[in-house]
Amino acid sequence: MPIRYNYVIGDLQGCFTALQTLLEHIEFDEKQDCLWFAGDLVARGEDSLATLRFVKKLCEKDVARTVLGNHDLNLLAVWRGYNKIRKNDRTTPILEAPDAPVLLNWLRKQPLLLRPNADYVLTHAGLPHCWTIAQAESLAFEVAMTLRGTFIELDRFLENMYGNDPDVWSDDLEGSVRLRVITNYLTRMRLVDADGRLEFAFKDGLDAPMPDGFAPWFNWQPQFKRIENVLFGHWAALEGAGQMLNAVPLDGGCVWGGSLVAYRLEDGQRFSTTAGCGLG
Ligand SMILES: [Mn+2]
Repeated sequence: MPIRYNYVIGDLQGCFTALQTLLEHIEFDEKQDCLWFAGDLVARGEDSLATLRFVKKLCEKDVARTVLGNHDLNLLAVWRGYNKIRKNDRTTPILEAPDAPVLLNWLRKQPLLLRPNADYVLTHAGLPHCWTIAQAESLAFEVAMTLRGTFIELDRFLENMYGNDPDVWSDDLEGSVRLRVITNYLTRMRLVDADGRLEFAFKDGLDAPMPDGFAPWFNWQPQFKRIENVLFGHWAALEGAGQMLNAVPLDGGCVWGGSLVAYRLEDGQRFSTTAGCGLG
């Protein structure tokens, strides 16, 4: 049967009930529709374990795909012993589940960038203006190949993943540092400067004062012409809404009491739950 609709869904953060509500609302039919998730499948919501199992099952049926977000990578780091669970994260049930190795080995095989169709690119945080789409695909693939490699490769990556330095892209970067910078752009970025330098502290909305020289990544004119729209989550303060040139925000801040958002690629229609879970 041909595909009816493609829906791109914002950060789940373990909000399992909101996801079920949203899927009912859009009348999701796995025989006809495809789902694309913007990452951060797990963290603070009421049931990260059920969410992860559910998304994995849909992906294995080939009716959904997901990119990785910073919270997903954080969970992998906790699993492998390179971080502690954050105070408000509810991911312990995943780590203690009998199927934990299956779930986490599946999670580490997910990409950091997807192309739902010729007009769209999906990553968790967005794409900096200093990269071409082809370059972003190639760099995202470098990280993904490391994540899905041997445990030695995975552990070396996770051990070096955290940190804000260096804060700007350079083609000369190598090894673990290169992978860290790529990961920071694809999973943590909000503000950058004209050179693409990352700023990590700002998490507010677009009305808030921003540090001098910095602006939201999607406000800078791409250095190489792009025809694609970038679908992204991560930035809850944007509330999964707003008109921006060639960028589509999807994180409605469900876990913070906002809403879970789905964006239909065929006609640009937005759907959302009326109330978030407000657990954050
Ligand atoms: Mn995030």
